[in-house]
Amino acid sequence: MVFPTRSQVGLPVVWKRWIWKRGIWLLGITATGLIGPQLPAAAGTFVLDFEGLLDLESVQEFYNDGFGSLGSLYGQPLGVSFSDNVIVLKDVDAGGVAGDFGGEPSPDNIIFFRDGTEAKLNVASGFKDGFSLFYSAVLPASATGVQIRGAVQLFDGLDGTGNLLAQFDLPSTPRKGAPDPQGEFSPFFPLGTAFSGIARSVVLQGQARTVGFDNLTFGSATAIPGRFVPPPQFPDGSPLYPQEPSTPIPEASPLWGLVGLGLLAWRKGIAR
Ligand SMILES: [Ca+2]
Ligand SMILES: [Ca+2]
Ligand SMILES: [Ca+2]
Repeated sequence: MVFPTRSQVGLPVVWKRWIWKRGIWLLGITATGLIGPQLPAAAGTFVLDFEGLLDLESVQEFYNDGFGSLGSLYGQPLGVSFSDNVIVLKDVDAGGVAGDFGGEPSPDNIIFFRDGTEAKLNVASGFKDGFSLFYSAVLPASATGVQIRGAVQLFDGLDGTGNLLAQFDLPSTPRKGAPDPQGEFSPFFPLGTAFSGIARSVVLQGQARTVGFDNLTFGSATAIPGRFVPPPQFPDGSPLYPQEPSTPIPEASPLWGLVGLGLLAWRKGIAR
């Protein structure tokens, strides 16, 4: 297109020319604002597997573009922050100092809460559809039957405020099951719930040091095992991301079973 000169057409056409040139540019900005990339109100399904944190490290802002208490960095802003009492345990089979568990869905780290009767997770950008996890909650050796050892609650406000969207109990689980060589809290079992609306916090309830958790799964009522590989960019609502296959764990040997029975008498908590 050839624009007429000012001398040819006078001032009004010059203004039309200015509007034509700049108008296209302004229109571009407006269109980008209307149909360009939008931050998702709720992320797609993702899993926190707690690998990459150090033994006994508090998770804190590790999954919120920040650091764990010992300086570990994840580097992906999944937007989940943890109350300070949520601590990582590394399996003693993998060199941990106190991780008395086995059969975790993503070796070798899990979490528990160190003190108090609940732990809180905030997801400021929200998540939807479902929440699930793997857990282990064994009873003291002298106990029989099944008891409720904790609960999981989902709220639409931060820090366990607002409306309760869904909840489920955590029944006690069998102890010392395959496949790890050793571990009182073994194996781990999946539980979860679907819900409507946008959740912004999760409250894990129970007595401190009595329940272990792993593979917290946001966006799905079915917990996903294995290592979570974060997408190159933060999710825009896509339903699921690829999972690495779980590393096979050797079967427990009879010798380790005898050693485990000997330890049974004096182990009382998931962290010795
Ligand atoms: Ca293990
Ligand atoms: Ca173990
Ligand atoms: Ca794990």
